Amino acid sequence: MKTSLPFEISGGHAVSPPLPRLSRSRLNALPQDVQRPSFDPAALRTGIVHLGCGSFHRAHQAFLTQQAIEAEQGLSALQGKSRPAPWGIVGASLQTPGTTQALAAQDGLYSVLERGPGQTRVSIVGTLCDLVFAPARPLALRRALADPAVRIVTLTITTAGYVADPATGRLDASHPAVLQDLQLVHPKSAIGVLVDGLAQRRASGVLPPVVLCCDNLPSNGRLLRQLCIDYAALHDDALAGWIAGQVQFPSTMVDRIVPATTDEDRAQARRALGLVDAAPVSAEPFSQWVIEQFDGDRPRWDLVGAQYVADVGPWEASKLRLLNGGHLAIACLGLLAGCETVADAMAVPGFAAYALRFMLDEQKPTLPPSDHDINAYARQLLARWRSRGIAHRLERVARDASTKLPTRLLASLRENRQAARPAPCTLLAVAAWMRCVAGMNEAGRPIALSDPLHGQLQAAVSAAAPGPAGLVDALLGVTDVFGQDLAGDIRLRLSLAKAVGVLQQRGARGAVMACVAGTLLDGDA
Ligand code: CS2
Repeated sequence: MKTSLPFEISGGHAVSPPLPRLSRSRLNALPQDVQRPSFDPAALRTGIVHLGCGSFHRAHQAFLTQQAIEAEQGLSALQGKSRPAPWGIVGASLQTPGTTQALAAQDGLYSVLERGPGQTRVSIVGTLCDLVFAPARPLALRRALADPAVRIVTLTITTAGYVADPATGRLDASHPAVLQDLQLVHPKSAIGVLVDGLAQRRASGVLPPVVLCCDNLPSNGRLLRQLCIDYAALHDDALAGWIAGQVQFPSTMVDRIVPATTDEDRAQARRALGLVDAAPVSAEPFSQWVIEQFDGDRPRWDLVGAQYVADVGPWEASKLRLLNGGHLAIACLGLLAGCETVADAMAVPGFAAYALRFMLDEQKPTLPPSDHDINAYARQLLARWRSRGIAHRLERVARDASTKLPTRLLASLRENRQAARPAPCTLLAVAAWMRCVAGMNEAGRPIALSDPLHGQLQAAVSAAAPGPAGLVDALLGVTDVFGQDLAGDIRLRLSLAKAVGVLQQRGARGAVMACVAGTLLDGDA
């Protein structure tokens, strides 16, 4: 029989035995500088269901919920009570099993690596009290949504998860995900799952949960409400009426830059914890959550920075148009220039000046009136984008770009065109997206962006006539992205063809410089 040695010798090197996995039983043995929940995660009762348990949720709502529970517990302790507030989260994934499986194998625990200038704060989050991969355990998710203890449902399902017609904001009833759901006992789409959960509440006479949309979409609560009503109306008008009358869908603005987890994140978590964490997340230190006022119980998010406001509109608009719009513009231009991350792109000469012009000259004039200091916000964004602490990959920002373009770039482009305000930076960003869809960066390396419209976009590119005008004609004709109005705008077509031409001749760096110098389109944009 082989005797096990503490270290095995392999190829002349000592190989450490595998480290144990992060788990509840090992929480107390973590190094002192690792923050851990001040409550016992095993004692947490469920109060929230989250749909879309990706890295953003884990670094934002789940983390803030932990801080809110701790803050509330601190207050309760002063009053002689000590049970943690009942805000454990059932985290559900609807499409891929990897994250929920990895988290389930470590009792739902994971680390958040907050990478500030020069130092990283490592915190273990313990608010995920159950993990469900919905296609494998549809009944577990149904039960959780039916549970009267669940008073809040949050969602981060990405823009592509909202099966909305971009022109109307109504449910796209011909969307394959909707058509498929209608054939199934247990719906698979997020809207289907949510409406099914609400139907159970109605049937059992239990108060519905408050539904908080946490995706980057304009009026996200109102949009989600409409989609749920439309979906319910496909088979049950009374349910649709009940949702309209009884369920609150506050809009929210969520903000924190959270890149996809990398091997380096896993290695850093391993070094910090002395344990294996297969599902850490890294994030910038900045975090913001603005929530429309609503009635009902919720964690004390207000004690840890969340703001409740009567109208999220101005917050949402500046975030979507400056941060997300700026991100998308930088991502498309940076990908063409061969950059990997947002910070890499921001280091290219001209890109920061371009981003500032894009935000202040072209996006700011389209924002609703508010007392927000947009100039300060734009400068703060430049600093956040420049941060080398996090590796925010451009490919990730430009993923699903066809679903992001309408709200982040085209809405303001329309408004600027109507107001006869030139928008060369926005035009250049759209042109850069077109060049990315054509599939090659300036060094001749492929750019492969995943996108729900991939097939349609590639068919358009293949059928395009040669040259910039051909590419523009082909892609502008994708009305799911551009609508009939922009698709038929001849002047826009000419300006975009010029911008694509400049990108081809001078590269993204040269085009950005020309844009900043005001010579990109010879003043006719
Ligand atoms: C980014 C966002 O990938 C993207 O589309 O623009 O994920 C962005 O990082 C977050 O909205 C920041 O809050």
